Amino acid sequence: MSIKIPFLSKQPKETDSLSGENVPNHVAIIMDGNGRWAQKRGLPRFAGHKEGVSTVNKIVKAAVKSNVKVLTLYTFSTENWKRPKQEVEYILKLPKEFLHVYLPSLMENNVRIQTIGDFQALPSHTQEAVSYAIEKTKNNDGLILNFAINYGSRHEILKAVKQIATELKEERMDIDSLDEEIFSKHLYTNSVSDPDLLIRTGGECRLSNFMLWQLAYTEFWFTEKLWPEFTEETFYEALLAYQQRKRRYGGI
Ligand code: 6TC
Repeated sequence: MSIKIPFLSKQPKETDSLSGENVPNHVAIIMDGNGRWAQKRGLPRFAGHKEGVSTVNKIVKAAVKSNVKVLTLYTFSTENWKRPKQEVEYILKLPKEFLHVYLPSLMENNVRIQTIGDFQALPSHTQEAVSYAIEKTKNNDGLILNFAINYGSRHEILKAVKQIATELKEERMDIDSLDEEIFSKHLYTNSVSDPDLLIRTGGECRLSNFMLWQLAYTEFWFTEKLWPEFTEETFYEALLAYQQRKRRYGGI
């Protein structure tokens, strides 16, 4: 099976076609550039976040269509809290609005919502909306839509180390049995496989404390496009780039 992408310039070269095979199982995206997108247009920053949320919906649909199994979405959290109070308050109203508008279509598309990170840090009205969506979609067995909420990778690793140290001290674990697989089970991501493809928008080429353990063998794809400029087409472009790479998982 081969999906033609009509928007790629040099068609119909066979290598410009997205294959139905070798689609990345798990795609993770660092969504960056809402603020700059708004500034460029002389709009207030909140307009960028609003546009960013509508882009999330488009990309979720594209992920469903292309048969991706897990989509993890990340925007760095610590930064958010250093923003003007008004902007933070606006951002924290968006999840509820997003779910109100899009939960019916997420249900129709058999999408299951999950989170990684510490969503207890959110105000209770946001927490409730998130918990409701997780509960409502828990029996869907299509795309897993995994939101990183107040997530930091070093914190996640430290938390795992502390849990393991406690299990050792209480003799619930034997130190010789501790391996990569058991360590992974103590991370937030314990129910999903490691990402196959990481996309970052907005032109920066760094991880910003995202999934340091899980990205060990992941393919990276960076774009200058700001998140609100990221389209279904850009998403397929990244999938195609992934399909043209040869993965070695640390081997030769
Ligand atoms: C793209 C779009 C990038 C706000 C919008 C940034 C809380 C996210 C509960 C989801 C609303 C994505 C992202 C920071 C879909 C998204 C943000 C954050 C932005 C959050 C969620 C939505 C967002 C953010 C943290 C189940 C809907 C604007 C908020 C909190 C996490 C799901 N900026 N923007 N600081 N959030 O990351 O980590 O629940 S809706």
